[in-house]
Amino acid sequence: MPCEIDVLSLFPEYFRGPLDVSMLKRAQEKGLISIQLVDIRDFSEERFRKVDDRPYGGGPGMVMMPDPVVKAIQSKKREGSKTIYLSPQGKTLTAEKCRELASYSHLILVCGHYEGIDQRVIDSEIDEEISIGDFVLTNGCLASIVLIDAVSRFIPGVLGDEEGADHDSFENGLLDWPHYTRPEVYNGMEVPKVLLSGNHRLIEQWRKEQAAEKTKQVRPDLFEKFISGAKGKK
Ligand code: 4G4
Repeated sequence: MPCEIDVLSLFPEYFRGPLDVSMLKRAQEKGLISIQLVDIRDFSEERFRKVDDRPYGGGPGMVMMPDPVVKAIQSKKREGSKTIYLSPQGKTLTAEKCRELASYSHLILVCGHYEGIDQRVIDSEIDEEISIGDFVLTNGCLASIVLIDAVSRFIPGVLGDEEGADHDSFENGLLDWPHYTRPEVYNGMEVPKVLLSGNHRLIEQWRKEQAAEKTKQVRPDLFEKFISGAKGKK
């Protein structure tokens, strides 16, 4: 059940902050996930540990040379490893995919830098190319962090008993309902009365309505899917 994750990049230090606070820190301390950072540059056999070169065919920018990336991957790959390349060209990450990835015992995440890695690395070593959304980042490190965070929430024990990822938005096909805490009146704005009523059936009904309305407004695509009944019930 423990999930081992190797992250291959040119900036291992990029990850120190995000992975070493809060939930992910605790998950690692509890042995639920184990994250190793690998510096691709350590696998360069060029002068000055060079890892990039000019693109064949011309054009701007540099491309990551295949050899250091392949050697870095192969130094970690074993039976049952799943290799993932974070890239804008990948399939968009979903909660469903995160749940699937959480069931693997070993993930190898490859972070692209410059214009990305040589296509032959993708063709020969990568099982899946994944994008975290339709936008471009300066490198793949942040995308890896997003994936690790989102996948970790599906690993049993990472979240508290009450806040399991099963209750998340997207598991039921709708966005979340609004949340309120003390004080009852803040800068003149009141907490919706129903939440103070103590009537749990009414509260549940109100939350469902709010979730449906919010989804309809901001994510008509999700709402359409929800209504057509692929998923349901909350
Ligand atoms: C691969 C190819 C992922 C990786 C090119 C990575 C966005 C995502 C990169 C690049 C990324 C995403 C530098 C353009 C690194 N950007 N949407 N950048 N570029 O998941």
